[in-house]
Amino acid sequence: MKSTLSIKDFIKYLIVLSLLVLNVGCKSISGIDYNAIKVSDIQATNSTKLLYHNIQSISRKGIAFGHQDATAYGIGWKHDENYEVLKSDIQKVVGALPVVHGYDIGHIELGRNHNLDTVSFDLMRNHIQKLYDKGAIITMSWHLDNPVTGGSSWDKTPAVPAVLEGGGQRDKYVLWIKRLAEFFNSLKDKQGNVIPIVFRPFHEMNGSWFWWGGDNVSPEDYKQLWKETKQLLEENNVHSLLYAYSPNTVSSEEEFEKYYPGDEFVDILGVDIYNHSGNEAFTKDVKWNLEIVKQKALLANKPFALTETGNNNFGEDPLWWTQTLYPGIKDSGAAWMLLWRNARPSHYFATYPGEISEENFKEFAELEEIIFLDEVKELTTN
Ligand code: BMA
Repeated sequence: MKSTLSIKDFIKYLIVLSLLVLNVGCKSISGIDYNAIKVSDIQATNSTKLLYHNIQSISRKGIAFGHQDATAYGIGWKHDENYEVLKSDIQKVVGALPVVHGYDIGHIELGRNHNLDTVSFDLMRNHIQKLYDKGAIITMSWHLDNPVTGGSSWDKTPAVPAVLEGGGQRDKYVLWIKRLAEFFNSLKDKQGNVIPIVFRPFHEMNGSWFWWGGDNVSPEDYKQLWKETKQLLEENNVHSLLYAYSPNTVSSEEEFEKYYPGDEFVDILGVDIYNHSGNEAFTKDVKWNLEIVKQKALLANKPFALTETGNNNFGEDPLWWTQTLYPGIKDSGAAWMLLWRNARPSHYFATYPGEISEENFKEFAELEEIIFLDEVKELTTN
């Protein structure tokens, strides 16, 4: 038996040694120093911190294109039981998938199999795994029911005090969060690690159309709801979330701040803007709302995004993408824009084959600044 090291063993030894040195320096093989990445959940997983890092990298290079329910359905089609193929209206038009995929988990709290828009949670889980593997960013909103009345998110009966600690519906809310947590923790990548998600709960709180917003809640109760929700999720072992705060179009910095729970409870800043008041006002709003968000994001060293948008005047304006949306987002520094869902011909927000702005969308997609999924792996750390 020889006692000296073979060349092969020596090389192995060198590799192990260099990996150890990298670890001692707290850096991963990819060179990321996870300890230096601070997110609002101090127990956040490394995948979550990597997502945060990648979002920041993307925002330095361009604006990622996002679409709600992109692979679940589109105009004239709905995903069936065969989960294997990823289709999307956007892919049909430009040949590439969006980078950011939005899903709504409304009704997960009720233990249902489908969300409020009939998307099955199994399909969601399956597609999220496939998309994440390709480098996609997953974001989730939550149109949860009114816990007091059992009505929808749009049931304005005040309900926030009832779910806060000590409130009459607290037990129900604790159960709802448990179900939400089970869903988040069931989203696993190929290696079995939990997939990180940008969670955007209680959005558009400055408007009065949801039970958690505007006239239906006090800013103090809203902030408390945010903090207690985050704490309950963490108590349920959810450490895969980046928390995104996104009011609807604001008319001042103060309005943006009004419900803000605090830098230590938020990771990503955002705003939702539609063209309800016409295209000219929209471009202006997008521009200066993103400027407001950017100033706050810069101070807090956080990324920001146009968390919801779309052309609300369905079927009008063939040049909407390059003439209305792009002048608003251009050079903004936003990490992404998320177009709302393509539900039906009278309720869609991105283009689709045969739609009036299809050709213009292709032009928009060609712009250097606009990023699709086939480009994202070059811009991020895997
Ligand atoms: C709204 C509309 C609704 C939908 C909800 C949640 O803005 O699109 O039809 O149920 O979002 O996705």
